[in-house]
Amino acid sequence: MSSPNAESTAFRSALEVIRAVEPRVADAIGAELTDQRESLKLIASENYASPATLLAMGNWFSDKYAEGTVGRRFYAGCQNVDTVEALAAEHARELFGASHAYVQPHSGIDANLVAFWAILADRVESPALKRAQVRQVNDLSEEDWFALRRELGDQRMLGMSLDAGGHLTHGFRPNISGKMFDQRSYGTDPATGLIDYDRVAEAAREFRPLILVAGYSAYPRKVNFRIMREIADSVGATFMVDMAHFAGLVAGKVFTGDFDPVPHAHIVTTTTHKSLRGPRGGMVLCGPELADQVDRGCPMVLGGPLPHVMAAKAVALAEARRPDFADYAQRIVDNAQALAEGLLRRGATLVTGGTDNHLVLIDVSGYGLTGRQAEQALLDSGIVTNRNAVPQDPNGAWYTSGIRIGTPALTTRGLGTAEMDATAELIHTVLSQTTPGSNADGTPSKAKYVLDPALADKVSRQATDLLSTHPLYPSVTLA
Ligand code: DSN
Repeated sequence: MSSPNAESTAFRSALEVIRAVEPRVADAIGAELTDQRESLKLIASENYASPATLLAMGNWFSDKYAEGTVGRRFYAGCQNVDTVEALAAEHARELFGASHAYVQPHSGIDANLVAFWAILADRVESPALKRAQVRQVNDLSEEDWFALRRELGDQRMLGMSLDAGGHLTHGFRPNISGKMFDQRSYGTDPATGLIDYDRVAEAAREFRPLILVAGYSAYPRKVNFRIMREIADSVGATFMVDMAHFAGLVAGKVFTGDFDPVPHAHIVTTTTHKSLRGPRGGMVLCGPELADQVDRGCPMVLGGPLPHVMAAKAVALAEARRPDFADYAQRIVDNAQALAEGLLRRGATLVTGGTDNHLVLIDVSGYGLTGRQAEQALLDSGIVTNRNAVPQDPNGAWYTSGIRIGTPALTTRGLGTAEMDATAELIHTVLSQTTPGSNADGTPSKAKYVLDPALADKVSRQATDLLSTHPLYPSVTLA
């Protein structure tokens, strides 16, 4: 462990150097720390990376191009990049028990694109695609490009529907995956809110997808990956899991056996900054059959790798291999369950009635609100969440009927189950005291709301008090 003094000195010095060039950037960085310190951050996909992880990103690696892979680069002078990329991949393999790890993706979307192209290249007999493997896509002749699109155009993907908690990158239209694949989705049982594996199997039998995708960004339960793999095998599909949200729970061995995707999936993608608590970025894990195609991610679908971020991934993955990370991962789930119980006790409606991961999905129609109204009212009260669709949401993806909350960030700060109950009280107070507003012409609005500003201020102060006993980055003082 470095000394708290060293961490403070490092960040202070960095800001001093930045301030000498553009003081407004230094001020904004300092203000961001203040805002993060003062808000009750319940965004399920956010966290607080360690000082070591943050500092690993601000250095000379940022200046280096390194297209290609370890030991096989399109640029000279990549020996130090090789060192950090190999270290990050080794930590990832050891942490997750995977035979291959590719740590270059810049985000979860990028990781999924790498996986999709690897599967297509492995599974689809496409002369044009084979040619694309050995050249830059930009170099494809127009004829090859049209051939490629024809040959790939009718490939099928089966993933979880958006309103059941699936992700845009699993074949939905606003993302390129929805244009690359003919997509169908599986939902959840309307009575329980849970995945009905028999229905997934039925959909797979009817649709015969090339890829079966599991993984979610707003499903508050475990997924049985052994059963999903059996379904994929029964129709000859490649089984892909996007574990972006729950990678920290896999790393911390909270999700094991049937609930650990790595032994069951052909290919696993993730982000590194959510429950895994690393830098912003993505990663792909796979077996030897797909490793070669995955390693072609850059330049096939990725821009040049970010060596400074790979260095930070290596640091964060090393942290996740320490025994205390397992304790952290278990506390994330304990806290989410305490939050869910606190909300249920106060009368909230939760999708699936609770949680067994890091997130809780409140159906705020029980409070007579849309997700948009609830999100803003909570924000006015110092509580940062995000609105999210619930299954069969009558308000669609923009206004929604849900609020998604997650515990990875507050757990990093050290808040425990008692504070989660206090947090449930604050959320319930705001939501039960907020009423829907009207448009200028008197019609009901899905965005406007009425909340007494005095109550919002009071809750905001209570949220600050709750956080004051668990300071964020206590070792870092900037003044
Ligand atoms: N934006 C991430 C989330 O909030 O879940 C996923 O893309």
